[in-house]
Formats: sequence, C-alpha cells, structure tokens
Amino acid sequence: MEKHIKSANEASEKIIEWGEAHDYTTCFERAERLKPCPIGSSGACCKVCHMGPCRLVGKNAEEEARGVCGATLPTVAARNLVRMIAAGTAAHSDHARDMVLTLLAVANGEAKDFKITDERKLNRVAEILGIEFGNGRNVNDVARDVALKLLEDFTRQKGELNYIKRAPQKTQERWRKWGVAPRGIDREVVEAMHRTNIGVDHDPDHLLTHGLRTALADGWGGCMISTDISDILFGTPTPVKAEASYGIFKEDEVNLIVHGHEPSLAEIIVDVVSDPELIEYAKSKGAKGINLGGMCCTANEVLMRHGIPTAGGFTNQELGIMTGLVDAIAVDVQCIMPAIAELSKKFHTKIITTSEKATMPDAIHVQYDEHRAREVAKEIVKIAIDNFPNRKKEGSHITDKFPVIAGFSHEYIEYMQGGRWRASFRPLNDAIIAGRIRGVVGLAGCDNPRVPSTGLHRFLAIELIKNDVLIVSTGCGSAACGTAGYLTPEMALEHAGPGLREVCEAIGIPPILHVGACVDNSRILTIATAMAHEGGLSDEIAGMPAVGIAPEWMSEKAIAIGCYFAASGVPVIFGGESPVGASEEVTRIMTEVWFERFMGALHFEPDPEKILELALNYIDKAREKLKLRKYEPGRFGTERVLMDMAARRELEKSAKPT
Ligand code: SF4
Ligand code: MSK
Repeated sequence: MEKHIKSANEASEKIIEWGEAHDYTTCFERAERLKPCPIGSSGACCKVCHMGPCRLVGKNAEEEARGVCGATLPTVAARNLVRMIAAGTAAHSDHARDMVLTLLAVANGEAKDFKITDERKLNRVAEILGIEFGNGRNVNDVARDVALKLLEDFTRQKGELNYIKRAPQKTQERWRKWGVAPRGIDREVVEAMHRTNIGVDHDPDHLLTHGLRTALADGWGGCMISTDISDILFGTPTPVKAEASYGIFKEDEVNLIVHGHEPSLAEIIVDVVSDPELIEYAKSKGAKGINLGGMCCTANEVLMRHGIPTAGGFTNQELGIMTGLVDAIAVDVQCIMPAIAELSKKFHTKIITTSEKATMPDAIHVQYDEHRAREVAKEIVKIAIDNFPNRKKEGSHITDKFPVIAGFSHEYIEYMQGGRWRASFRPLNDAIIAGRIRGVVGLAGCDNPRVPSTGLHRFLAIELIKNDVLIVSTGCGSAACGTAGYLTPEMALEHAGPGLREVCEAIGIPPILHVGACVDNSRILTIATAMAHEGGLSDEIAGMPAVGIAPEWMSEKAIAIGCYFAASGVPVIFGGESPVGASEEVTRIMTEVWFERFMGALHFEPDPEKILELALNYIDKAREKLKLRKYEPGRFGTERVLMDMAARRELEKSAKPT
C-alpha cells in the first residue's frame, strides 16, 4: 500500500511517525479522523438563529432551497463569508489596537521597557498622518500624536480610514465608486455582524460588498497599523541570517519558544535571554545557556528583526513538543492549538499563556502587561529554566535545520534597489517590463494538515521561481519555505529561471523574499503601491502582473487578507475547497463581479497544478493588457543545462589530457 504522507517536511514526517508509534495524537491524525461536514464546509449551513441550523441542500438548492426564514443559498453562503471576513479583521485589528496602546504608553513614559527604535519610520508615519515632526519636536510628542490619530481609525463613525490615502489615487477612486472605502475598523466589523444577523441584509452582492469594505479595514487599517507600529517600536527589518526547523532546539540548553502573533512581549524576551544573571541561573540548573526560538508569526516577528531561529509554522507546534526538547512555550494570541496544553502534559513542556484575552486549561498563565514587560519576560524565562532539569529522555530528537535569510521590509526592498539616496522600485519595474521577471506572487497563508502540510507551498515556490516569478512571502508560507531551505540566495542559482536569476544576482537577493508575519501582508500592499507610483506598469494596484496565493489557508484571517487583496485589485487564489462553493452566485460574484469592479478576485482551487496555471495566466494577461513584452522563458541569461552523472563522466573524460 502506498504510504500516506502527512507532511512534505521530512523532519515533520519523522516526528509524526514517531508520535504514531508512541500513541501521541496530533492535528494530522485528527484531520484524518474528522472529515469536514460537506454542508458546512461549502457554505450551505446557516446557524445564525435558533430556528435552524438550516441546511440548504438538495437538487437545485441554489434556486429552490430555503431556510426556515426563507433565506436562499446565495444569501446564506454570502453571510458565512462575511462573518469569516469580520472575524479575521477583528483578530488582526485587535492586535493592532494593542500595538497602538503600547505606542501610547511608551510616548507617555508608562512603558519604560520599550522605546521608539525607528524614529525615521515614526516620522514617515507622522508625515502620512499630517502630524508635525522634526524641527526639534520631542519624539514622544510625535509618537503620542501618531498613536492618538491611529486610535481614531478604530472608532471613526464617518469618513475614511487614515491610510486609505496611501493607496494609488485610482485605487482609492475605485473604492469610493463602489462604496467600499472603510470608515472605522470597529464600525465595519460590527456592521458586518449586524448585516449577517437574521433578517437583515439578504442580497448576496450587497452583503459581499460590505465584506470587502470590512476586509479593506483590515488590510489598510489593522494590518498596516500593526506593521508600522511594530517597526517604530522594535525597528524596521533589514536582512538577517537565521535558521529554521526542529534542529534549532539545543540538547544542552534551555529551549524557550515564543508562539502566536504579537511581538511586544517576545521583543523583551529576546533581550532578557541574554541577561547574564539568567544565564547563570540556567547554568545552575545544568544547562549551558538559554536558547530562544519561535513558532508561527511571533517567530516571524523576532526572526525578521533579530534573526531568532524559527521551528516552523502552524502545523509544527505539536511536533515541536514531541521532540522532547522544548522546556517552555510562551503563547500570546491566534493560531495556538488548544491541543498543545494536553500534549505537553505527556512531555515535560510548560505552556505559558500571556494574553488577558487568551487562556487555556492545563497551561500556566503569566499575565503580560506592557507597563512591567521585563518583569513578566523574566518570570517566563525562569519557568523555562526551572523546567530544564525535568527533561525526559523521551522525544523524537531531530537535528535538521536550514539557513534562512529574512528581513525584507518594503523599506529595505526599496533601499536595495538603489541605496539610501536613490532608493526606488525602478529596477524591479524595469525587470518586469523587460520580461526578466514575469510577475510577482505573494505566497502567503497557513500550512494545513489536510494536505501534505507545507507541500503546496513548496511546489508553488519552486514552480513559480522556475517561471521567473519573484515571490514575496509572509506568515506560515515563509515558514514552509524556510524549513525547506528555500529562503536563501542559492535558491536563485539552483531553481530560478534565467531572467529572475540574473536580477537576483545583480541585486543580491533571494528569489523568495520573506517580508514578515501575516499582518505584514500590508507590506505587500505598500510594495504594490510603490510599483504603481514608480511608473511603467499599471498606475494603480489593479492590473499589475501580480497574484496572491494562499495554497494551504485555514484561518478566517486568511480570508480577510484574500479579500483585501481582491478589493485592492489583486487576483487571489486559495487552495482547498471553497468555503462558499455550494453557491454558484457567490462564486460568480467573488470572481467575475469583483474582477469587473476591482480587477481582483478570490478563487478557490484545490489542485496545485491548476493554481499555478491560473496564477501564470493572470500574470500573462496583465502583461498583455499593459502592452509589455511577451514573456519568453529563457530569453534572458543562459539556460542551465542540468547534467546527470553519465553526462558529467563524459565531460570529465573529454577534459582529461590524452
Ligand atoms: Fe435558518 Fe434563516 Fe435562522 Fe439561518 S437565519 S438558521 S436560514 S431560519
Ligand atoms: S500564523 S494565520 S497559521 S499564516 Fe500567522 Fe500561520 Fe495562518 Fe496563523
């Protein structure tokens, strides 16, 4: 019988096999056992009132099926999608709110363990917001005004989000024309929940239009605010070298993992683990030192800024525990499987929850508070150290690890194309115009145990760069690439098409640029805007030879992201079955209607070959519409000839002196 692969990552696969042999349950086994409900998974189930749940199924369900209240299948499916967008937007944006409140506390001198690290970025944001800066103005006064101005974005009832004006003019015009320019973030989320309540908004197109408005509040609000404030407080990333995969855990050191999404506490932990007092304390417990690593998007935050190694993405969290080497995992919010608390009891790992919004049974809770961040961080590190002597022999110790280059903020991408004084996007635009680079893909989103996890990311990453497509990656997409060894400049030499390789070699970049955590998809919006302003391609985000792909998505946050890209003018392709696939009308709106209005779309396609084909097709059509040179594979650079052993021997023979 053919072996069923659960993860494309060999190291993960080894741990899964070890776990199965020892009767440990993980998401991989649960995903096999718990098949999705076909009615709910296609968007045909409504449970917004207690006359239901209503299942809108049967022959001609699209036209004939009705819920008890009379709701049609397109209404129900549209409502389901809008609720997913609202939940995703709420998650990113509540994270953003905490970042703004931290900035405010820093400006007011109340969060003494933090400071403004990137004043240049603070000034740039102040400029966008119309706040006075420079000329001797106190930096904390600027930061306070920035924080207060951004807080307005959460509660504004009328008008538009502050950052809407950052988008190209034509993109803004499309939003205003179609009524999707968002007002306040909280208002859009609340209105989405109101409209999807029983007996309110029933027109699928009208519902989905509000879904886009909510999603835009996420992209150009919550996500962009989070990215900016994290950069201001902790520094705008520049390239760093690090490592990825389970081999980052050290047998002779205390292994502490930060997991979740918020960077604030993790930043202080980065600092605290090199405190000589704590290192001495670790030594007193028999460890040689303290080793900090990350997981999911908190990992991406500290990887981007400090080169802290990552153990990988979402599906690695249980497997990390099963190495038996993790002394503690400090979690904050989002994408933390409740399963880790139960699993950790079978090993020695301590799970430490830190957010007042997120606790779980069987975990230790250490309340994070930005006013006493260092004290909290020390307490967490001490828990990990105290637990080191409890390490048991048991575990699947894996030593695989790969080098990673991360830290490609949009500011750095601009800088690397011309230096500090001539920073621009000209070289990238020119390379696209000439056809050296066929287009750009944002490869993002989660990894998922319902497919051989990380496998679709790997397949698409290789195929896209082979086709001269530059990749910007975020979130667990980056982790999937990093734990495969794909985030290095050597990837260009080994796998990229000749045109892309030439550009990567000239600028000195990898063909897959790690641009950050999932909130940092906002950096991709900024890059697309800069490309539009640079000229020579489209004068708006719409129409660029660019596509977004989330092949293994699972989170509602991913749906919000996909929708804000679609509304911004980027065709987006998600893997897996559509969560609204039961309704042809909703599918038509998300693809055809959104494309007519915004030149963006949201597709769901389970077949990775078809995802690739669709993405390249969008890119080539955009090139054609922009009247760019037709992309010809191998036109630039020299095609590499891949030689097998026999060919090599022949060559060696002929090279030998006779
Ligand atoms: Fe059923 Fe209508 Fe209630 Fe939904 S809102 S559960 S379709 S009765
Ligand atoms: S962590 S949302 S699994 S990308 Fe940002 Fe990864 Fe998806 Fe969570």
